[in-house]
Amino acid sequence: MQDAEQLARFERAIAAEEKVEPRDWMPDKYRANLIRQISQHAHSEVVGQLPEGNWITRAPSLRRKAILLAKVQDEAGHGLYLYSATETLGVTREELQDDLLSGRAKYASIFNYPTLSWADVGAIGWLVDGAAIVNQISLCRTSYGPYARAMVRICKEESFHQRQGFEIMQTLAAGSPAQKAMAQDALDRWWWPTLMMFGPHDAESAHSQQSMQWKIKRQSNDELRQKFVDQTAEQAAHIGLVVPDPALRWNAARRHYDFGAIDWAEFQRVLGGNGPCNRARLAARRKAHADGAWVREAMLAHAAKQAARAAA
Ligand code: BYC
Repeated sequence: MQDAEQLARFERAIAAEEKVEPRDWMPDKYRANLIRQISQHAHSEVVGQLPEGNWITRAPSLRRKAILLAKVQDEAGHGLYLYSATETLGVTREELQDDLLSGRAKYASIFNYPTLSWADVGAIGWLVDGAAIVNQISLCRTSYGPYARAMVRICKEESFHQRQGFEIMQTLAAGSPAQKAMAQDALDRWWWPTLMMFGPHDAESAHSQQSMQWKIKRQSNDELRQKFVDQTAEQAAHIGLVVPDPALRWNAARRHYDFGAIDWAEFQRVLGGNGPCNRARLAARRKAHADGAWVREAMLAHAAKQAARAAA
């Protein structure tokens, strides 16, 4: 009975666009769904440092290296805000780390693809961060307060990331024939995996209906994917690159771009752990965690000493 009243109050608050805060009553399923989505998002930010981090030592100029370093550090920061937001829901950082390192947790499929050339750093900023912004602008209005607030700051930083990637692509596309070919090759390889970032079609999306009802998600996977295609198709044309999709064309009746079919078998393969870099990504995270053990031990020892001193 009390639960029914609490649920009714919760649903009224959601309908009134009030934010849910950590100490508020919430349905168990709301809490579990948020822990799932926010922790996957946090893991994505952390694993997402790896493909670009691969190019820090080989950035073509000091300016490009400084920008890339700052960007990769931003991704680490996003991971930290998002782990903190997840912890407000009653899980510990250790549990979350464990889920990632054991391979139980998902993270964005896109980060299981390799970065083969410098243009891939441009393509990630332009396409992957571009897709992330489209999704995350919408999440700034998510119903859970700590997640919504983290998104506001993250979106500001993602906007800088998207612009730096676009500027790299624009420069390469206007460069020598070899540079333009490198930019086109990067677009060819990153385009379709980027479209998969938005998740399965709405009809196949397991969590969408409940997440939309509780305003965890504000726009559907397909709506956001369409928005991304509409803006990016025009950007590609502007810098003289060709989107690798013969079906891409403006549909005046729909006032949107039509685009071709996504290879969902490839998406499932990558989610199942068999993408080009899944094993390397997890191995890198496990090594980083093991290499950092002494830092965690030193911090715990320091905290224990301080607590003992304060108690004395
Ligand atoms: N990759 O019911 P659905 C970044 C899973 S990082 C892997 O539609 P939902 C950046 C999904 O989790 C940006 N898995 O799920 C960092 C679910 O599996 P489970 C990352 C995916 O949650 C560094 C199942 O498929 N952004 O920007 O309603 C450098 C069914 O899907 C994917 C976020 O995480 C995928 N692409 O909708 C540069 C945004 N898609 O849990 C850039 C926050 C789906 O049932 N997340 N799955 O085992 C979201 O907005 C939503 O979780 C999604 C999926 C739209 C991704």
